[in-house]
Amino acid sequence: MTQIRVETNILQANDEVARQLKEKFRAKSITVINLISSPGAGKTTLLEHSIPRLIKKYRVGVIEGDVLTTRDADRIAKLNVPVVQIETKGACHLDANMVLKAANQMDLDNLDFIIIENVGNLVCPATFELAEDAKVVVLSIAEGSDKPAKYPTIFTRAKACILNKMDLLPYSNFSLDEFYQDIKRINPQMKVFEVAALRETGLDSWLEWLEGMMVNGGQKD
Ligand SMILES: Nc1nc2c(ncn2[C@@H]2O[C@H](COP(=O)(O)OP(=O)(O)OP(=O)(O)O)[C@@H](O)[C@H]2O)c(=O)[nH]1
Ligand SMILES: [Mg+2]
Repeated sequence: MTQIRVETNILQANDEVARQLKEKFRAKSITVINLISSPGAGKTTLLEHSIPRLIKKYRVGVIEGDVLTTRDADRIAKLNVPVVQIETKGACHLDANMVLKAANQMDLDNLDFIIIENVGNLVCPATFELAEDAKVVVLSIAEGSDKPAKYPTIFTRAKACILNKMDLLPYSNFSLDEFYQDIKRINPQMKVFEVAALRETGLDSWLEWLEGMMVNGGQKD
């Protein structure tokens, strides 16, 4: 009982920081995306192949969450976009305070998008608001088509799902039928983009959707 109350208080405190941070992002007309997946589904690879296209039109910054190492931030820095690394030192998700600290290190007057790569985990990040405009869940073919049914919270809360590593479909027993039936039941409004990030297939529709998500139609005040 006590444990449940503590958890609720933590989430409420987090939501309040997230609410204030969202006001700050809104005032700067910055669209914020929270990218969530289990380890290795392809979040960083998706960013490596999406950002070079996105920065032809927009200014993009990245916040990289990892338990340890700056490896993902190093990969993103090669794209010549501003990137701030958060090492959670063991925590299995980012929280709004961590994002606030990271945002304070960024030039918010010169950004249209902030994309947050959350810590690789399909459970904990789902319940922590990070002042994002959309959670995007990445599921890879190798993980299996039963994941939306087994981990429904993130699939309920996400506005879009990247179904990644579509190139592996012929070599797996992933059932697109099962996947789409479960999504229809769990979150029929969620957009699904079938992608192979490494081969850059399926990226156009995903990037169009991202543009459509822009706050203030992408116009800076
Ligand atoms: N076959 C195939 N492999 C991919 C694809 N996208 C990513 N990978 C590979 O999947 C592995 C993990 O990719 P990452 O982008 O590092 O995954 P991640 O979700 O960022 O991982 P964490 O940050 O550790 O949670 C790498 O070896 C990628 O090359 C894809 O579309 N097809
Ligand atoms: Mg990564």
